[in-house]
Amino acid sequence: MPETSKMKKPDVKVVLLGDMNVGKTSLLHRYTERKFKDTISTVGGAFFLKQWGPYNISIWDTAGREQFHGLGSMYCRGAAAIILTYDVTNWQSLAELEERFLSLTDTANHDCIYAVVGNKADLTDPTAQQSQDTDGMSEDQTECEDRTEPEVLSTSLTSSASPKQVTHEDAMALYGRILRYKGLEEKSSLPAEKMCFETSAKTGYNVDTLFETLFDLVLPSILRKRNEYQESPTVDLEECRGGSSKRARSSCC
Ligand SMILES: Nc1nc2c(ncn2[C@@H]2O[C@H](COP(=O)(O)OP(=O)(O)OP(=O)(O)O)[C@@H](O)[C@H]2O)c(=O)[nH]1
Ligand SMILES: [Mg+2]
Repeated sequence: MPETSKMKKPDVKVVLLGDMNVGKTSLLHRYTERKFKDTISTVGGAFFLKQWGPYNISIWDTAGREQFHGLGSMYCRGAAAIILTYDVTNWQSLAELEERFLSLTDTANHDCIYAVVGNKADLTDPTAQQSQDTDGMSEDQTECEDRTEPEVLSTSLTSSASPKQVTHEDAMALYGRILRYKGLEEKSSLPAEKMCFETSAKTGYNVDTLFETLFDLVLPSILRKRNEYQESPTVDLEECRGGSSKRARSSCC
């Protein structure tokens, strides 16, 4: 598995969007630190840089609170992938994605990839209660492919269960509406089954799958950006200065 990078220039940008309290920061913590930690409501936004193969991917965590709404489209500018996050136990958090957050994605890349993610699945789904990570693992251990056996968290589903207010089908229907909003054809786009996830930042359920599926999908966008950069006209400073050896050579021949 690729290692977390030191600060380098990002090749591509992935953005977490969604209402306050849905678990955006917790998802990022779970993925980057293999932990479920206490969080405080995000102010503005922050990013984490992840090395994925030879590439650097910035993952932006944004604030869901209404007062920071104006910043959302700025964070989405040039994004290659956007994770539209809701809470499976809160219907309104799904509705907000369409009413409040979808328009913020207008500044993203024209070929931006969208994922619709229902977090807190541990509250509704026994499978998602299986711990996928062992909290407090060292950085080296987390990179190890040979993971420890999943353990069932001590809280039983019945004691912590909340009613599931958003089904996977509701999320897939929203994904279809996102494609229509973007003017994209369903048959030539990534399918809803692949782009709608249910996760738990608490147990780690599906969290690696979510991020790593997106990282693989944004690779073509990185390559295209690099090609465009290479093909763009460049100014040869030596030529501009005149009298350079290169210029002299070419005028001789
Ligand atoms: N049971 C459960 N609780 C979660 C999960 N993810 C987050 N939470 C809890 O939900 C609350 C909000 O989590 P945050 O990660 O701060 O939410 P956020 O979306 O970043 O919120 P803002 O920064 O305000 O936009 C915290 O109390 C978390 O502990 C999860 O997967 N399962
Ligand atoms: Mg947050």
